[in-house]
Amino acid sequence: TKTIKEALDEIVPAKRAQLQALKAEHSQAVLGDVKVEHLIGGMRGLKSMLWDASVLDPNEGIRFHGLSIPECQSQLTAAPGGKEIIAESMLWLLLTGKVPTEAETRQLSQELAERGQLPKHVEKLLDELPTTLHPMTQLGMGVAALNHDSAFQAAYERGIKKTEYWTYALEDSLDLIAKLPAIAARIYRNAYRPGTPLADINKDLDLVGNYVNMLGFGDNHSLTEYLRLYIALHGDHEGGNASAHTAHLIGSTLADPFLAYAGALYALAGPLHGLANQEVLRWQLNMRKELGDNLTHDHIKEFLWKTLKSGQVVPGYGHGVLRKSDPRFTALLQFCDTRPELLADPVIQMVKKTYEVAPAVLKEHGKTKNPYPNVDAASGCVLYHYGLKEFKYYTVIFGVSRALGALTQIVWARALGLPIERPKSLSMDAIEKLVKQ
Ligand code: AMX
Repeated sequence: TKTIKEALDEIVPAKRAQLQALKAEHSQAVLGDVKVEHLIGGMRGLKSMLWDASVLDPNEGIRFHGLSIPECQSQLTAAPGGKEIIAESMLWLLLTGKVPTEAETRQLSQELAERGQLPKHVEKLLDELPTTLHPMTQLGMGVAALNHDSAFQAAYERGIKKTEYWTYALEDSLDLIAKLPAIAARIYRNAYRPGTPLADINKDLDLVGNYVNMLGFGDNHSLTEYLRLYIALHGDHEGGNASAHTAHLIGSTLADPFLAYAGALYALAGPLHGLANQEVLRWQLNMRKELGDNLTHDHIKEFLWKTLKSGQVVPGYGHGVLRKSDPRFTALLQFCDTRPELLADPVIQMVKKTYEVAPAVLKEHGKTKNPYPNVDAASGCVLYHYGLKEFKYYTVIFGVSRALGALTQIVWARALGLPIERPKSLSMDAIEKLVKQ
């Protein structure tokens, strides 16, 4: 069975050749116009990044190397005794563009488990942070501190050839993905279950299986399966989203993958991005507190209008690119639909009822370009059902996941020799001058 490194060794030359051909034959081809609205509108829709692992279609949602979510669900390996996609099979797909065999997936699981132990200095750092510090702040600090042992940084200092960068970026990326569960679980235990021992990494378990064990929920098979699906689905969402883009930008300076991903995590920590799942739950629980469990559609409508009229966004709805319901949201709801205990949960019922009402209200409100739910409209509420009730922690789980895609990009950006990112900015005076010409 091939290791992930051996699989990539075979693919890198072909991808390099593809890029060379693109450069040689089509460098001057036009992909679109740059308008003033792009400069002042957060570059929405501007085609300006190379990102191979996934592509987001506004109507259809995400595809990972061409595979839709249902296709991934039927083709990617599950854990022994499970049904849901595991992080390792998604990571293999993202990195190589190929669906791994079961043996390849298991081997990657083992490799990650072997790399999973934290260095003592990172454990000590995390243990000394105030437990009141936001879990995302802690996660970024733990990840940044791993760069103490960066293979990429050490190799760069030694002076390696540019063509070899990617192998060290891969080494660091696998280390980081492997160690994220231990960092994330340690943060959880320190803050919410102080004084209780953390489970050891089990070399026969997948990444998320180990993560759930360390969190202290290892006996909950249903939650483990949910988190496997959640973490696989949040792995990548093409390149322009704030966290992925941040990792790519920092990585383009040849800062090591640990630093690049630490930066990405702080982008993820914003309420318009990864923090939205925590916000959704807060919002849904407020709705429940105000209106009780026997909600009608009219009650929810009223609550939606109250939110909108107070100038707030409806969390979990809208998207920078998507223009239909997020297929990740649909996949999570389908997960609930097959489990009666989830369907009976009043908060999950509220999520489903809100979905029946919110798009029409948002359309009538008339501001958002996308009145449909994104993945965050459901994700945190399911965690709440399972007893993972500390919603400040939810974005950390997203952070464990997003590493799959962001680090895949860093490996490939180094393999393809992509340059430092440096878009051109313009002042308002300069724009005026240009448009008046
Ligand atoms: N509720 C109310 N108003 C909304 C809205 C929502 N859910 N979504 C967008 N709008 C408003 C915007 O605030 C903007 O108002 P403005 O003109 O006064 O500034 C207007 O509609 C146009 O925005 P847009 O072009 O449709 O969206 P965008 O690309 O600028 O922003 C997003 C996208 C996700 C930040 C936005 O839809 C939003 O704030 N949603 C709620 C937060 C959320 O769920 N975030 C999670 C996104 C997924 C993720 O990253 N995890």
